[in-house]
Formats: sequence, C-alpha cells, structure tokens
Amino acid sequence: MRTQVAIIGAGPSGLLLGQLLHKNGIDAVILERKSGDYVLSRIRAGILEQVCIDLMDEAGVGERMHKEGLVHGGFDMLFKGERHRIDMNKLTGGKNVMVYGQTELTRDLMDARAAAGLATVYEADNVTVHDFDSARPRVRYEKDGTTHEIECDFIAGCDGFHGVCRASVPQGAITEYEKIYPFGWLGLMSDTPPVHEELIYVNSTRGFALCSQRSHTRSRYYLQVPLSDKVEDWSDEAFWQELRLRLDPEAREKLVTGPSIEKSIAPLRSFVAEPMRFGRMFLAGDAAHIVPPTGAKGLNLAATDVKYLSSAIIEFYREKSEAGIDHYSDRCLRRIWKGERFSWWFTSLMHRFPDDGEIAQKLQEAELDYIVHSETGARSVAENYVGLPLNFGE
Ligand code: RFL
Ligand code: PHB
Repeated sequence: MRTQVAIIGAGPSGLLLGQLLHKNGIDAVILERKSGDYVLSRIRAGILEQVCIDLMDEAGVGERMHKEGLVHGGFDMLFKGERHRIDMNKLTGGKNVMVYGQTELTRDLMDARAAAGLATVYEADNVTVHDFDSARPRVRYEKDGTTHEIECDFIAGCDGFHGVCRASVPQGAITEYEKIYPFGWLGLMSDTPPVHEELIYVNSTRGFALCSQRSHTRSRYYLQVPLSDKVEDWSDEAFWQELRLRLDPEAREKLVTGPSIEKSIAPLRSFVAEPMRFGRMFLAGDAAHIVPPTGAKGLNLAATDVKYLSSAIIEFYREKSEAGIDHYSDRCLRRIWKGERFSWWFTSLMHRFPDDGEIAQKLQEAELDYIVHSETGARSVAENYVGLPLNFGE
C-alpha cells in the first residue's frame, strides 16, 4: 500500500492533521493502536483556545462545537477562602476560551473522517517505522494477525507520550527535558450542574482543586492527590467531601453532587523532546511534549503543532518547497516552551508541594494577592491562558 502521509495515532493531533491534509487534497492513512470507542472513552481536555477553534473551522468540523461549546470570558481564582475573577476578555482586548470536551472534538473529527471515507486502521498492532532518514519511509503494522506495509513520503508521529515514533529515534539524535511533579490529579465527571458558570482554580491549604465543566448539566472536578493514592481509595462521597473542604462557603453551599460517571488519576509532568523532525518523520502533540494540565495547554499546543505541520506538508506538495518542513521544529518549539513555562508556573503557584513547608503557602498567597489586585499581574495570566498570538515575538 502507498500513501503520501502515514499518520500514527488517532487522537486529536492525528485526526486533525488527517482532516487538514484531506481538505488540501493530500492522501493520508491513520494507524491507531486502540479501538475508536476506547479513544473516545478517555476523558481529557476541556478548554479550547481560539487557535484551536479556528483550526477546527479550517478543517470543516466546527459546526457542533459552535453550537454546543460554552464561551468563557473569565475564570475565578480561589485562595485564602475568597474568590477573585480574572476577566480574561477585558484584560486581553476581547479574547475568550471555549469549553468543549476533547471527547466531543475527537468524535467530530472521527465522524468527518468516516463520512469522507478516509482510511483509519483501528486496533493496528505492533506499528513500526522505518527508513525515515530516506525519501522513502515505510510503516509496518499487524492487523488480525496479518502484517501490512505502507510506503509513504512522510510519517507523522501523533502517537502520544507512550508512542512508537519518538521511541524509534536514535538516542543521540534527540534531547529530552523532563520534570515529574510529586502529586497527581484525581478527576471526577458527573451529570450534575456545574457549581459556577465559569471555572474555579483553587489554592487551598489542603491542596489544589479545580471546578470545571463540559456543559450546563455535566461537571468535571479535580483534586490534587498524593502520587501513592489509588482511584479505588476514593469513593464518590470521599471525593465530594474533600472538594467541599477546599471550596469557599458560597461554592460549598451551591455544589450539587451525584454519582461519578468517570473517575481517574493522572500524574503531572513537564516534558519536551527536541527536535521534532527526524528526516521524513515529524512528532506532533503529546508525542513531543507534555504539560501539567493546570494551564489547559496540552491539546492547544498539539493543535498548533498540527497547524504548522499541515502547512509545511501542503507547501511541500504545492510549491515543491522544503522551507516549511525545515522550520517545523523550531517554529513549534518556540511556542511549546512558552506553554511549558506558563503551565509549570501556574502549577507551582496553585499546588501544595509536600517538601516545601508553610512558607511556600504564604508566598503563593502573596503572589496570588498580587496577581488579582494588579492589572499587570492579571493581564499576564489572562494573555497566557487565552493563548499567545501565533505570531508572538516574530
Ligand atoms: P493522544 O490524545 O495521547 O493520542 C495519541 C494516540 O496515539 C495512539 N497510539 C498509537 N497508535 C498506534 N501505534 C502506537 N504504537 C501507538 N501509541 C499510541 C494512542 O492510542 C492515542 O489514541 O495525543 P495527541 O493526539 O497529541 O493529543 C494530546 C491531548 O490528548 C493532550 O495534550 C490533552 O488531553 C492534555 N490535556 C488538556 N489539554 C488542553 O489543551 N486543555 C485542557 O483542559 C486539558 N486538560 C489534559 C487535560 C490531559 C489530561 N490527562 C489525563 C493527561 C486534563 C487531563 C486530566
Ligand atoms: C478540564 O475541564 O478537564 C480542564 C479544564 C481546565 C484545566 C484542566 C482541565 O486547566
């Protein structure tokens, strides 16, 4: 079999790339290790920046997102028992974010791909990538016990943090930067109305909490928990009880609880692999970088990689130019490091670090007090949260 671009991974990065290439007449096959249902069952991101919204529109799959997504112009920061609103819209000259779950975005992309009759191989086993240092890369995989080979011009490694593409790069050709945080996020989804119309980011002496949502009737909450905790240790009742203790009196009063429809623990990590291009193979999204979720940047950074990668590949075929491909890695990394910086900083500001003692809490509270009372401080948070402009610093 032959295609122009072999895409490994049918998460948001791979599906979005496939759709943008298709719109531009470029052929791609997507190979995914899991089933489509499994991919949709992973509960992850909830907040889209304008850049991501624009890309969904460009890919022709924005209709339901605009209908069902909730536009948010601000969020609350809760510390020392009091809430303060960051008015993102006002502070950034009119920018907002959108609440639209990664599951829904993925479903829209999957549906569009199926409707266009494009090739996706789910449950593709033992995917291996070959000869990406030549002009004729190949990908092999097994499906139902039979081995298949795809010849292609490019390989797009959209296969997430544990994927095969980054792992196939010779060790000397790649540098990895990593920080692992000493806690995780316990997430709970429930069909209950959100406690507040916007998100609440909570710094409490008991640890971080986040009140998020997927719709007017579905809530998503997170609690900072020790890495040693197991999800089985947390009954729904224990979760709600702990969340109440981290909230302010008004939110505590308003909180509507109910049975969980999903509960999971995610570890927190900052990670970047450099470079993101190896001959004819590119890494995009979580395959190349991970941020702790505090800044809601992971999916949005993945979307910008895909934007840059699709335009580089389109330019290659249309203009026979390798300029975009040559710039891909540097262009992405410049933006990624700013997203990494913001996510690390916001994580450090909001969580309780087990070894840091009481002074750390006092210093965090002083910084938060500064941020919410200084227009300069608040604007810096707001402009990073809504997403820096694509041409930032150029
Ligand atoms: P994904 O989603 O991990 O998809 C990779 C796909 O590749 C497949 N795969 C393979 N396929 C074939 N062969 C192999 N050898 C393969 N190995 C792996 C996998 O099965 C999978 O389907 O990466 P992608 O597409 O780059 O997308 C990245 C996003 O998923 C991620 O950045 C976000 O979810 C991060 N994130 C958030 N990002 C935001 O922008 N806003 C948020 O509000 C936000 N909240 C979050 C988050 C991530 C979280 N967790 C669980 C890590 C909240 C949480 C709790
Ligand atoms: C979510 O709704 O899952 C979510 C929202 C904001 C974050 C992280 C996760 O910063």
